Parts: sequence; C-alpha cells; structure tokens
Amino acid sequence: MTDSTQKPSHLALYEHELCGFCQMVRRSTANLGLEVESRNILREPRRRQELIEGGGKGMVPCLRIEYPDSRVEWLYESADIIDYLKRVAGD
Ligand SMILES: N[C@@H](CCC(=O)N[C@@H](CS)C(=O)NCC(=O)O)C(=O)O
Repeated sequence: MTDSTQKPSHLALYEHELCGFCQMVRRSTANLGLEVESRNILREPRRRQELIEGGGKGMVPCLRIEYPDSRVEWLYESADIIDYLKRVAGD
C-alpha cells in the first residue's frame, strides 16, 4: 500500500532491458512525462543487491518511492506501478 497523502520526492525504477513488464512501465513513465531514475539490475549488480535488501525480492520492475520525510516504499507489480504513476502524474 502506497502513501496517497504525500507526493514523492524521488522515484527510481529497478529494471532491466530484457524484461517486458519493465518496458511497459518505462513506456508509461515516458507517456506521463514523469522523471523516474532508471536503476538497471543487470548492468549494475549493486542495484540488484539494493533491491533485495530494500524491497525483499529481486523481481523487476520495482518502483522505489522516496518521500520528503525520507520514508521509502518499494512497489512491485507493473500494473500497480503504472496505476501509482498515473495518480502521481494526475496530482
Ligand atoms: N507480475 C509481475 C511479473 C514481473 C516478472 O515476472 N519479472 C521478471 C522479469 S520479466 C523477474 O524479475 N523475474 C525474476 C524474479 O522474480 O526474481 C509484474 O507484472 O511486474
């Protein structure tokens, strides 16, 4: 469950280029005009480690949501990520 009361201060997408679900999310960030940092878990192994440590599993795509008070949430599932991004873009 993501915090719908606060706007994120930073968004980062853990992904890789061989993942079709990641491509769907990436397309949606482009269409919505959102700035989302890309963190590639194949090209940068430390990103995969971060993902497992922070989110609990190595599955991609995963959106790391940081709030102004430094709280962090990890959102898995492409459909949930896209819904969340649409909400953020609509604010
Ligand atoms: N239902 C998930 C499927 C994601 C998925 O299957 N990701 C694959 C890459 S395309 C993966 O990370 N598999 C490795 C793992 O689950 O650890 C979604 O829509 O995001």
